[in-house]
Amino acid sequence: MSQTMIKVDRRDGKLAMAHLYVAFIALALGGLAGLLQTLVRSGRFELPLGIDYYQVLTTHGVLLGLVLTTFFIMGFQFAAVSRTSGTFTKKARIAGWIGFVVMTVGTIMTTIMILLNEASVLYTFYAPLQAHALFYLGLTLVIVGSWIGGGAMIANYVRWRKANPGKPSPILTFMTVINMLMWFVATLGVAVSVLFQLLPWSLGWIDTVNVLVTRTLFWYFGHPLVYFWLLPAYMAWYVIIPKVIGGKMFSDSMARLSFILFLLFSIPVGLHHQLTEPGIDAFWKYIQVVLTFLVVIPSLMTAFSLFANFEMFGRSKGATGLFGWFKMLPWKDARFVVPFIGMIAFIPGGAGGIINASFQMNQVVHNTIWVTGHFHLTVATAVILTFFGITYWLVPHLTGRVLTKAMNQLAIIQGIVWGVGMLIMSSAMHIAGLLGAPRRSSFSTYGDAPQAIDWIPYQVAQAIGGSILFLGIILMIIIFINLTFFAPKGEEEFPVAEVADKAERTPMVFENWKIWVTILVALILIAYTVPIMEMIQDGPPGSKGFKLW
Ligand code: HAS
Repeated sequence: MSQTMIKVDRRDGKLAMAHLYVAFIALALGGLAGLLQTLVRSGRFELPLGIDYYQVLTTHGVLLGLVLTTFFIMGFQFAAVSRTSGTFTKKARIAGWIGFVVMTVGTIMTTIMILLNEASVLYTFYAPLQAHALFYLGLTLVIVGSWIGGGAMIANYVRWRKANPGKPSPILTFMTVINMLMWFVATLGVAVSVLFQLLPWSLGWIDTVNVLVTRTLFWYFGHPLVYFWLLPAYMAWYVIIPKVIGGKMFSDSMARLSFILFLLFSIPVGLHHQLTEPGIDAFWKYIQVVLTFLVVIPSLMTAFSLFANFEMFGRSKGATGLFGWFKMLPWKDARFVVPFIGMIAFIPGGAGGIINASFQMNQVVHNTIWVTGHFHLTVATAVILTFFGITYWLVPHLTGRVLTKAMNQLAIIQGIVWGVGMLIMSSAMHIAGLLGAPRRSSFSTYGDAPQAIDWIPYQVAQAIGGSILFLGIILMIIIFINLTFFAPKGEEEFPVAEVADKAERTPMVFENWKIWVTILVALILIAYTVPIMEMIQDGPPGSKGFKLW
């Protein structure tokens, strides 16, 4: 390992690791709930001890979709900011720890309420399903904690900018800032819904809520939420993978531009989750469908950039022909192979997203298990395998250990097991969805439907895929424990690629936040003002207006 290897400060490393511990505990528990769910849906298994299907589904969605992702992302970003723009100040690090504690307390509260069957409202917690007030309070704490942690990251960025006037900030820090800005703006929606509607309603302070407004505020948050998951994976794809394969970044400017586009277009698109919902004028749905197609562009740019990276690297090694570069990629390195499986999955995952977003076509797939298939390819494969790929070097880097040959081998097996399990489970979900199999339903509610005969074999296939995936989770936990506590001591690199020599200079306009935040606010106001006003004005009696009490 090179003498000049830049290490994450040990104290910042501890903060990052604390987040990863919670993330991997959530993976183990949430994964178990996922296994139970696929078994129940197959109709071949009944939950013991009076456990309810929706309780298990909520555990799965909240622990994996909200807890694992948020904790992993915060931990990774703390490490990335510390690595690229310098150690956190004492104050910022303390803020980071406060944020962590607040998030963890919130997570414990939420999880207990779900396990007590007091909050079987799924991860979307749609009204009129109602949860115990502590569930909503717990989720609020998770969000507030992430704001505090995000504030610490932004403070480090501001400090770097002051010390380096006129220079573009380190790209991983820049990307973190974009992800956190998007998160701040997005979480405002869910915070308003929880604090002014769901929580007072659950406490009995108000009798009714405006269901449509709460759902709309959820999706105002819910779509950027999926990009909050995706962008850290893109950080790895743009900046880390090129270094892992031994190459350089194709273009720094293009990576930054794609992140700016995500910031602008991730939020004003939430209505594409509500295309079949009455009470929202088709015109506004159409506007948001158009904006959704704009948010596809930065992903297409990312695909282009990845191919360019791979090809540039392959040709530098003497590859010829259209696909000669493919053979040159490091197929024995888990840090590359595992995220690469994620990239492959993102091609059908993204295509499925485009189908979902295609307005009328959405009617075919909405509320079927097709949608579950879509997000298992995107978040549960593309994103999560990239997070696993990051874990394979980040954890040893932070714990002062190394990824041994044996663990590297096991990690590749883990990635393949995941890929195979997901291929089976998600293909079955897509097909069953097209045959009409509902989403969010247990066998006992759909098993007697005459059409069920068509899709039940696919539900069984899902259980097979789900069981293979659970094996993948066990392997991942073994590797995590090894890298944290048992791997031999040593130094593992935190890979950050340099930019290719021929790339254009990065323009400073990318860091002119006044421009981007103004456009962002304008787009949100255009996309949401009228529909929300209409929902409030035309709200059903009893929930008229967004009144408090
Ligand atoms: Fe989605 C529903 C539309 C992306 C997650 N989505 C969901 C839900 C989740 C989710 C969790 O319009 C369910 C929510 C719920 O509980 O109800 N989604 C899209 C669109 C995109 C998209 C247009 N989704 C994601 C990502 C997610 C995610 C990313 C998580 C991380 N989604 C929808 C819609 C719904 C929806 C509707 C509502 C459905 C309904 O009716 O309820 C786009 O962002 C996708 C763009 C992606 C691409 C792919 C680019 C490919 C790349 C890889 C290149 C590979 C290489 C390697 C280079 C265009 C970058 C290859 C090498 C070789 C050698 C081949």
